[in-house]
Amino acid sequence: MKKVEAINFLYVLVLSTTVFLIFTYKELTETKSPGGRMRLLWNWRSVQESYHLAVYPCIESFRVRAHLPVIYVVTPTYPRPTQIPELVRLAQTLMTVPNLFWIVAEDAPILNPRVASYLDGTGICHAYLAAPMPESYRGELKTPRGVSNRRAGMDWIRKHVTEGVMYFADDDNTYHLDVFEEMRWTKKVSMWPVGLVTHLGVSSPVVIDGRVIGFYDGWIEGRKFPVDMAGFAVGIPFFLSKVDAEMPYRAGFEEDGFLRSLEISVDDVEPKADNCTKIYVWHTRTQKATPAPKIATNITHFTDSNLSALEKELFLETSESAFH
Ligand SMILES: *[C@@H]1O[C@H](CO)[C@@H](O)[C@H](O)[C@H]1NC(C)=O
Ligand SMILES: *[C@@H]1O[C@H](CO)[C@@H](O)[C@H](O)[C@H]1NC(C)=O
Ligand SMILES: CC(=O)N[C@H]1CO[C@H](CO)[C@@H](O)[C@@H]1O
Repeated sequence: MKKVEAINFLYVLVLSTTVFLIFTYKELTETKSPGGRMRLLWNWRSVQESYHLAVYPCIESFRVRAHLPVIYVVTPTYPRPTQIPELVRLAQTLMTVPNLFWIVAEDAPILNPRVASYLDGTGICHAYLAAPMPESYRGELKTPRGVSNRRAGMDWIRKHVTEGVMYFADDDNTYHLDVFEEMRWTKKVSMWPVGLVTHLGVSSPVVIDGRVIGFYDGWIEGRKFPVDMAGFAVGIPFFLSKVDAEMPYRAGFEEDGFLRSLEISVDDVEPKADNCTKIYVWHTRTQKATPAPKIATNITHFTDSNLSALEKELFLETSESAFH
């Protein structure tokens, strides 16, 4: 090829790549739905795969213990350096809980193949969904994080499930195994204390003679149900009967708005954890970590070393974080 031809060819290549990128980016941003559904071009295959791969053997295993209601754990997550470690920690708790289905919903326009492959490797029955927050909420002072994810999880449950219990489990909390057995038999809405919430160190229903009469929480703010996301579970048949139940995009009022939309009264709440005398879940937080720079491979003894393979394990300043 002559030099001029080569340059022309390069121009065409660069131009078509740019056009392709612009179009796919448009696709990606325009297919975001407020409810956060599995509608994106690129994730379709992975969603289907991670869903089918995991669900088939799982449904069989649920039948073995058919007397135990299945717990559907909805976990909102988002791309960040601590994402995989948090999911590892939570997964290794969930692995030991029988009859559990894990719905992991990612606040990103596309699914992360590393997360997908990690989830497949856990052997936990799961669905992995892309559920980006609508762009209009991103600029807000207090963004309603995790809402599009939980909504996507609820949509999935409405489509695929008729029995069992639903629980919202953030990936950074600490869960005692007993919390799952406490919630398993929830009829409408069950509640229990959550440790490390606000300056009071705990958020809990107030229980007298086995009945919930109010709430102890460091941030009441006019909420009818001042509780933490990790402090309640909902019976799925009951949830399905409330066709309009939804979580609002309102930072700080997600729990209250959702519980109100279930049209329950404080009297309906089933206190668990020995009448709310035990703490089985804590609102722990992981310190923020910064994305890693690329590994400098121009240093002689780095070349052909393990480092290039190791880099694939890192959450880099470039690639993944570009979506956030
Ligand atoms: C909760 O309190 C009620 C009323 O005091 C009592 O009957 C019930 O056994 C208690 N439940 C548990 C699990 O401790
Ligand atoms: C390696 O590359 C980086 C940036 O690309 C540069 O700053 C650094 O000086 C280089 N190191 C060596 C040993 O060449
Ligand atoms: C000692 C060792 O594990 N070396 C490996 C480091 O990673 C490179 C690149 O992936 C491999 O080729 C080496 O075998």
